[in-house]
Amino acid sequence: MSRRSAFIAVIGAPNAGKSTLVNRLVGAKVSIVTRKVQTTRARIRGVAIEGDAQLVFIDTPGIFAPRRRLDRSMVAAAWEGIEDVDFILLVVDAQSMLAGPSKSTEDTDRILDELKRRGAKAILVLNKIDRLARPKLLKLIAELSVHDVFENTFLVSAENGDGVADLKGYIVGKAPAGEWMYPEDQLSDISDRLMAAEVTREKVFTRLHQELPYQSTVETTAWTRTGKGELRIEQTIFVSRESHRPIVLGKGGQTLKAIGEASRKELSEIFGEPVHLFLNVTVREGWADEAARYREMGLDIVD
Ligand SMILES: Nc1nc2c(ncn2[C@@H]2O[C@H](COP(=O)(O)OP(=O)(O)OP(=O)(O)O)[C@@H](O)[C@H]2O)c(=O)[nH]1
Ligand SMILES: [Mg+2]
Repeated sequence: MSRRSAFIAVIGAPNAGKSTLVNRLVGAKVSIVTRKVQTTRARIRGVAIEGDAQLVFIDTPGIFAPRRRLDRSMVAAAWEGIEDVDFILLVVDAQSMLAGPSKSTEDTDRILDELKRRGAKAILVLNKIDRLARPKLLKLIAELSVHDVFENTFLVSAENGDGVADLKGYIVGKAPAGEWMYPEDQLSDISDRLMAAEVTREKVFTRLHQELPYQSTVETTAWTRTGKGELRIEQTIFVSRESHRPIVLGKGGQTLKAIGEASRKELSEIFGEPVHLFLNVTVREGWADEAARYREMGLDIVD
């Protein structure tokens, strides 16, 4: 039987809904999602099979004007994500594009400029259409189609799934002949240890605010099975300042407890067995300059 396979990079400004879309296309949670920008830090592959075609979606960090080393490494990882792919999906938050000039519109403009500079073609994915009326969307499509970058446009809601089947069908129809890259039952390329760290980081992003999510990272430090066959997972939350530790802990340890409980619950579901989760908070001023921290995240460190 002849098979087909395609690599599809999913890029866009922070918070456009890239990870939500990849999860929707794969039909499982492979990448964490939060309301905050810069949630995804490294490339994550999610795999879907449709008939004879295997589609490998590459979720990427949002592209923005980076300041810190971590930001620069994330943005570099996103651009590397479009190398050697068959398709590029540029995900745009339609609602924020129509709300007038913002960081998000600036980032999207910058991405369009870079795609043009590279002579790359992309599929425009206008996301979050559940929040907008159609006439407004048509105006936005007209505005964006002046850029000679898009080979096609799809209107979707990654959140409720509207339009996603059409987008997937289009990619399946155009997927080139090729061997499958992953076993049929594999949904993503990230290890269980990294996935577990990501799930906890999602809870950190959800429960902590201002600069704290951006000044922290989570690593899985131990992974063992208890005598009863339950998973015992130990993780460290690195923060960069002593003053952050009490915030992560919360009054009487309540915040850390809530983070741990939410993560433990989800990890038990993901791994299909009871999980005991132990979280430890470590102050490490320079973690964002340590190669080992980037390695754990699956990110190449840049200067
Ligand atoms: N209403 C609505 N919200 C959406 C939709 N897609 C994503 N969101 C929300 O938008 C926010 C950001 O979603 P993510 O999938 O994390 O966005 P991202 O582009 O991966 O963000 P970064 O990883 O930070 O670059 C979350 O609160 C999502 O629930 C959509 O179709 N409709
Ligand atoms: Mg993301």
